[in-house]
Amino acid sequence: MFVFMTKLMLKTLQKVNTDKPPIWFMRQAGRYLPEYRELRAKAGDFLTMCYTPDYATEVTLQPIRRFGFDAAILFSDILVIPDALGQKVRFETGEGPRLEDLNLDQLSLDHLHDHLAPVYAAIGQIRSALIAENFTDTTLIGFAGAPLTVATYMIEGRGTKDFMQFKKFLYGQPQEFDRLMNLLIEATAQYLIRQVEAGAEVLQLFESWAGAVGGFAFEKYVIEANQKIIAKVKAVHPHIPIIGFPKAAGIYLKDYMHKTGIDALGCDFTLPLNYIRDELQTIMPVQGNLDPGILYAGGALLDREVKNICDTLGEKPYIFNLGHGIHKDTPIAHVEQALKIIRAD
Ligand code: 1CP
Repeated sequence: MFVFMTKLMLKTLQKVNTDKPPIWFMRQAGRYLPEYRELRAKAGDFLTMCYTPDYATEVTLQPIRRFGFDAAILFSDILVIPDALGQKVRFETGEGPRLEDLNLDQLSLDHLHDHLAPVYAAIGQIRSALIAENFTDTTLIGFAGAPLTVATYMIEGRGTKDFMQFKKFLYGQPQEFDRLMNLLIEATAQYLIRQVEAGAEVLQLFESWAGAVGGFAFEKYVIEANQKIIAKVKAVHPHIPIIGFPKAAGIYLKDYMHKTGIDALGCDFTLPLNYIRDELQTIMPVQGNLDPGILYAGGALLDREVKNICDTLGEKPYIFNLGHGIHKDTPIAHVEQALKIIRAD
C-alpha cells in the first residue's frame, strides 16, 4: 500500500497541529560550525561556495547532520541577485559584503538564469543528498531577499546602520528608485519560480530591513513589492508555501500579513509572545522567535525562554526558529541545549 507521509514542516505550513514543532534556525549553516569554517577556508571565497553546487550542498547538509533540523535552507545569499543583475559583489573575510557602485543602466535580467544556474543545480543536488542520507522528513527551503532589503545593499554598497544613502536615493530620486524596485521584483520572482522548479519545497522572503522605513514607503516598497513577487510566484506555483520575514515591521505587521499573500509569518525577537499568540498566530502559522542573543548567552535563561516559546505558541501551528540569524560565535552546546528542551517539551 502507498502511504503518503507529509513532512513535519509542510504539515505545519498547511495549518495542521503536530505534537512537536518543526525546528530550523535562520543562518543555521555558517561560521559557528567548525565544519563550515573548514570548508570556507578550502573554498577560499564565500561566493565560490554559493556558486559551486558541491560546496553549497555540503554546507547546507552540515547543520542537518549535526542537529537533525526539520528544514534545510539552501546555502546561498540574498546578494546573488545584484551580482546576477550585473552589479559585482564580493565578500571580504570578516568585513561583510562589498558591492561596486550602482549603475542602473548596467543592470539587466538578460543573464539572470545563466548566472544563477549553479544555485538551481545546488537545489537539485541538495534534494538528492537529503534522500541519500536518509533525511526524508527534512524540508528544503529556498529563499531570496525582498527588494527593499536587497536595494539597501545595492545603494549603500555594503551593510549599513543608518540607511542614509539608501533613503536619499529613495526619497530624492523616486523614479529611479522605482526602476530599481521593479527590476528587483521581476528578478526575485523569476529566481524563486526557478528555485521551486529545481526542488525547493518552501520559500522564505527575507525583508530583514523592513524596519528601516514607515508610512508610504513601507506600504509601497515592503507590502506592495512583496505582494507582487508572491503573486507572480503563486501564479505559476499556487501551492508553494511562502514564509515572510519582515523584521521589525512593528505596527505594520498585520497589514503585511493580510496584503502580501504569505502563508506563514517569521517573527523577529522583538515581538512579545502573547502578542504573537493572540494577534498573529490567529491569522496564520508563525515562525520564531528566540533572540539569537539569548542563544549566544546560554544558561538558565535560555532554558526558560525556549520553554516559554514552546508553551505559549504550542497550541497552534508554529515553527521553532530564532528571531534573526544565529550569531557566528554561538557555542554549539547552546544550540544542543535549546534543541533538547524543544524536543522534550
Ligand atoms: O563565511 C562568511 O564569512 C559569510 C557569512 C555569510 C553566510 C554564512 C554571509 C555573508 N551569508 C551567509 C549565508 C546566508 N545569508 C544564508 C544561508 C542559509 C542559512 O541560513 O544557513 C542566508 C539565508 C542569508 C541571507 C542574508 N544575507 C540576509 C537575510 C537574513 C538576515 O540575516 O537578516 C542578509 C541581510 C544577508 C546579507 C549578508 N550576507 C553575509 C553577511 C555578513 C550579510 C550581512 C551584512 C550586513 O548587513 O552587515
